[in-house]
Amino acid sequence: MLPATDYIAALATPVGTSAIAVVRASGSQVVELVRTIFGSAPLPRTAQHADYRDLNGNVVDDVLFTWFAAPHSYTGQDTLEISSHGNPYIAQKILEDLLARGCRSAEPGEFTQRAFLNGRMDLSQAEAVMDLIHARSERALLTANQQLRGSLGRKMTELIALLVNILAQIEAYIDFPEEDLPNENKQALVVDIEILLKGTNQLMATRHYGSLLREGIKTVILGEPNAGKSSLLNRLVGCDRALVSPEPGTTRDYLEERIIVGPHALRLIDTAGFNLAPSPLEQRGIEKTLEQAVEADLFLWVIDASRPLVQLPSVALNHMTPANTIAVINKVDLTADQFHSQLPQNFPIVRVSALVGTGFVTLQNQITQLAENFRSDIGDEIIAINARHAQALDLAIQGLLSAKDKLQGNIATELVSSDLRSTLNSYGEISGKIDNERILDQLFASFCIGK
Ligand SMILES: Nc1nc2c(ncn2[C@@H]2O[C@H](COP(=O)(O)OP(=O)(O)OP(=O)(O)O)[C@@H](O)[C@H]2O)c(=O)[nH]1
Ligand SMILES: [Mg+2]
Repeated sequence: MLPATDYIAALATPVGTSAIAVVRASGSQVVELVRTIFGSAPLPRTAQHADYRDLNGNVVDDVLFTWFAAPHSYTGQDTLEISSHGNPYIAQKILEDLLARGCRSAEPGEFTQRAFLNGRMDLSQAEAVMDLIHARSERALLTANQQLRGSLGRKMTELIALLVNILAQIEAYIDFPEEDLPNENKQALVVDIEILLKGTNQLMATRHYGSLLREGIKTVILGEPNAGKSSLLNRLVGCDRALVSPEPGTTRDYLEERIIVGPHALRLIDTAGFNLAPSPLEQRGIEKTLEQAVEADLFLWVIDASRPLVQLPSVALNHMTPANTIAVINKVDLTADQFHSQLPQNFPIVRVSALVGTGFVTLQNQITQLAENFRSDIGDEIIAINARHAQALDLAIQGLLSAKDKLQGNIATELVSSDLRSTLNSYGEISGKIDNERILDQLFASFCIGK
């Protein structure tokens, strides 16, 4: 029997009928498992065709199997992958047999957890695996891929190296209490802390883009009743999703559809029009529109080219800027628009006909352009941090600001060092593998204190 806590097994592909299904097992001596099931073990990383026989000797399926020797596997342990025919019943039989042989059902994420614990990836890379699996657009995929290849980890390594250097200089003086840090050294340290603050704030600024990539860009279509908002949504979605009618006030409740525009995923929301004299039911619809508007990332303000421009309520307009709003002048098949010069701001303008379908390539390009500008660049790589990273970076910033204040206010060096150590801990949480004491020990080992 295998040691129960060590060997895990799970279906690696979704349950359902498919061409193949993959069952995976990981444990310290999977090669023994391979030998007992298949009689012999081929070279690692070599796929082999064989009959899978269960413990009773019955053939379950003919399969292709590969084993990966530690540490050159996803988990860092010996790992076995079995590809069977894609019948969920067969995959289940194989899994049950592995369990009967002493494997335990893997918990969600346990293969990746082992990869992290065995040093195959840092925590930000483990999170990138999830992002990669759930990516719904080209940009989300690209960013997850870069994070998996260590983009965020490398940025953190840079910040940590500088912070450790600062800490080393400060702590050298704690060991020699008779001397205080000379003023010019303090000033130099403040400059270094400011560099750290800048780098950390730059990372923080990618939070918004991160949530846009992970959740989709919340794009609210708004405007006066009958302007063609629902027709616009239908055109963008590519089917008759929303009711369209010549009657103003057709859309009462908002509705949401996911679409891909260029490399981005959008959550497109059609709303009730802003009727200046609404019925009680329309009024409730308008309130819902405003609720959506205050949370929007992007606005498509639909304007009827054949009618005088109607201004939007200030609650919505206050959130709209030329960087997040496109004025979509609709119904240009009826008339040339005469009213865009009365727009309250310098919004980019796109002329379309939702009825005929003209202008939509330009509209999609304009949406892509605004979405691209939501990105805050850090060097060549796209970094888009998640909520957990943001929380850690926020604490790191607080520590840095407090250390800077103390340095400038001539407060005891020990306290400055304590702030910076807590920043180091927060930085460490992002990759999840910083052993601060070890880093500091290493650094001090090479640091000439007596200087
Ligand atoms: N000629 C023309 N008519 C259009 C165009 N777009 C929409 N319409 C018509 O305008 C009317 C209103 O369209 P909807 O898409 O329902 O407008 P809406 O803004 O969603 O209206 P509410 O939900 O009532 O606020 C319908 O009769 C559409 O066929 C267009 O580009 N050209
Ligand atoms: Mg509508």
